[in-house]
Amino acid sequence: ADTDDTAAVQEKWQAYWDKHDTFRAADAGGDDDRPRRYVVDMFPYPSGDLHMGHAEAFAIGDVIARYRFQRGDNVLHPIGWDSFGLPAENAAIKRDAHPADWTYANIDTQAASFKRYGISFDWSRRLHTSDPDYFRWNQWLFLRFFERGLAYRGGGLVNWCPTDQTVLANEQVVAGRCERCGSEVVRRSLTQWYYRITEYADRLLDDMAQLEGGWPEEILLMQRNWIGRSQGADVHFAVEGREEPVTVFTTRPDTLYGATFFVVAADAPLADELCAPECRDAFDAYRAQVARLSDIERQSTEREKTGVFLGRYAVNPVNGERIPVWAADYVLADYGHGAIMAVPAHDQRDLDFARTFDLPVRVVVDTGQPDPAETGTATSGDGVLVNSGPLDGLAKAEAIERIIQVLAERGTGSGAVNYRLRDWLLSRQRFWGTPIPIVHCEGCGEVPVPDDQLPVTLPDLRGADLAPKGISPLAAATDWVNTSCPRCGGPALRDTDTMDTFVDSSWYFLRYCSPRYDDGPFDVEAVRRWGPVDQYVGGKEHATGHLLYSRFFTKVLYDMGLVDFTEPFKRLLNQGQVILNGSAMSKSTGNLVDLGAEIDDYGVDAVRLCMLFAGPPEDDIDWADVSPAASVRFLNRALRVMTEAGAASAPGTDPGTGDLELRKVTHRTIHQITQLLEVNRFNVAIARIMELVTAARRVIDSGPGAADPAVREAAETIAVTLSLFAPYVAEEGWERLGHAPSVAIGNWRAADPALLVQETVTAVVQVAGKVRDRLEVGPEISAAELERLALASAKVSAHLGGVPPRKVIVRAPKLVNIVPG
Ligand code: ANZ
Ligand code: ZN
Repeated sequence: ADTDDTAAVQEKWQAYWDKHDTFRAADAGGDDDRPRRYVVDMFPYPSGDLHMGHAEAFAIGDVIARYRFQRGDNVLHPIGWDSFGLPAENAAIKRDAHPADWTYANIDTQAASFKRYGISFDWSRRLHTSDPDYFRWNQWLFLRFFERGLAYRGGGLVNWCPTDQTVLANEQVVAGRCERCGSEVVRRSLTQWYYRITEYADRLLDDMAQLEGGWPEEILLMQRNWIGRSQGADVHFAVEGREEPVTVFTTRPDTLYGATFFVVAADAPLADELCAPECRDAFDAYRAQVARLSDIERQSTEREKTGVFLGRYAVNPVNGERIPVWAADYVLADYGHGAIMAVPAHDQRDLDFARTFDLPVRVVVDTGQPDPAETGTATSGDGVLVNSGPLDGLAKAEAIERIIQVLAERGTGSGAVNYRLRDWLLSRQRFWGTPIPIVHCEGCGEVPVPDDQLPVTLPDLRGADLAPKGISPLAAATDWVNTSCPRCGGPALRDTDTMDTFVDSSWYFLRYCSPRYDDGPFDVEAVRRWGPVDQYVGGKEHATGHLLYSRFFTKVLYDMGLVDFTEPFKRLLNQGQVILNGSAMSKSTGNLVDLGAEIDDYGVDAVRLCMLFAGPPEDDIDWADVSPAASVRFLNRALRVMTEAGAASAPGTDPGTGDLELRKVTHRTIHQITQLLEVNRFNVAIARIMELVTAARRVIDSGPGAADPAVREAAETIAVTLSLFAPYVAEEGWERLGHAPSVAIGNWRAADPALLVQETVTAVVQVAGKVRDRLEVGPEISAAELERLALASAKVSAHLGGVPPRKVIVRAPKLVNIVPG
């Protein structure tokens, strides 16, 4: 590759796009009736320069945006930085720098890299979530949530990262470990701020119907499981010696007659309360042992079940049977009611426990399976109720309905729904985030900071020790902490926690619509015009975090009347990862490709082309398997075709007299690429451009030569289609073709139907072995469609005599063999 030339071409067009604001969205309605398209890439963390993963994700988003620009749509394709948060803070501590200095320096580096990478951003809308004029609105939204009872401070067991010295939301704990640093997460009892996302659990589930088809099924399934809606019943068990009954949640109330013991989570206060004096020592020892275990260990099905008897009995509300109450760690304190009725015959965990402690097993649903007490395998399938009094003889579903009725009549239970989803823990004991706009006053309690005093900015703390200590570093800034109560004027303290950065990213796509607006988080009218996002692009690691939080925020904003849609992202594309030699890239193992170096060696266009040509955008790309050098050769071939066509003919040449075969290839290419782009098959689209380049080269090198008008038509089509994938070469080629820049906007062409050669195949239709008809069909026709066409043929029905055929054998696309009835 001629790298000097490549670099010069890049700089030339970068400067051109900058100077002309080529990709700026046109705002304000007026008489602009072009379709609006809103394309968003998940914004980056500024932790260093852009890497190969960014290069892929943003190349994908850019194809989608550039395609819409080419179609003449009014496109909004913004960029910003998710610039608060732990990665920046940890890196700053390690380098002894202030998070702000480090963060903004990285943002500048990344911005320069994005420009070099040629992404079609509207730079005028750039935002940084760590800017006070952004996070001010995090605070404003927090206060609106607070007023609606959707933000609250509450106590309870929380996830605590001992390394980062901060709490974590459930969504940030992956397989029992801190998502950021990998440390094993422990549980602590703390008072923290929460967003009440559980109140929206049903809507988060139900509204997924709007996303079917637009979002990957995998993500919808992950969210469904994360929300984890279970339908069942609450059953109240009296416990001897306790006034109030203890409620359990069960998905199988039909098995109530099979409950042979009762289990309370060992770490729940209830276990402590129920423990009889003679069991105290054993229980305390057990509880201490449980506290040392991680959640992963507790829930492992391999582990031998452990527990202690609490010396008490619960009473089964339907048959008055006394069953022993145990404490065990396989029951979780924060799911359901933290207590269960154990039905060992039909629940494997209960059966394992019963076999360890020699507790009775009673079958109450006859599934035809062998006795669980003997096999050690619980039976959970459908069957007929037995040993269950009035339920005997009923099927599972009927029994569930019947028993819920009985419980309700007696006031000992009711139908119930339970969710796995927990409220979103949003406070963090760290510095680099949005301060929580609450003041604590001894007299007035939690007092919101008035709107006109927002933003509550961060104290400078330059030179202060920001290392995590378990309480927020803000607590050390006494001048900042000590304030007066907005309500009574007395002395008060600021809340010293900051918000989870996932708050920032839950609504940034709305802020882009009016990024400098300062009468609210966004201009409602601007969001009405642009929203919701037509296409969102980003990684699937955000499935149950950011993508769920954003949906929650949107619904709350809808309820506040600030947006007129209930789902933020109509379509979602999850790009694959860029890996190397079969495994994830990693700095620590040296398995790494440096984006900047690749661009230096091969140029931006070749790197982008490799990203997009390697496979469908959802698949991983192994950088060891792609060839940027081959991309360079192809781009040079394409540029030569455009250069030679440009030298041989002028823009506006009528292609009508040109080489017919080449014209057909050109128009088929336009037609197919248009279809391929609608379904994000970028790799196949690139293959079609490559074929077009080869076809044009053939005509240049044979008789008609470069002056053939069909060559110009092909070369212009190459420039326009290539502009989505390799924007620099495309601009350069377009200019050499004699056109005024830029190629990027509104140059998409429609294929001429007359030139779309209808490729067809002749299908032979036989009735009783004799050919009765011939049908011209597309080569990709399905067997079902071909059968339908054959049976609809008048010539065929004439030989069937109104009797349905006995058999139809279809070999698509060529043969249908009908055996008459
Ligand atoms: C009796 C029973 C019989 C159950 C049976 C299952 C099968 P999902 O689907 O996940 O919601 N359970 C309830 N609370 C629990 C807790 N805090 N910790 C551990 N397990 C708990 O599961 C609901 C079932 O999980 C409930 O239904 C309960 O066991 C158990 F043949 O009740 B079942
Ligand atoms: Zn007060």
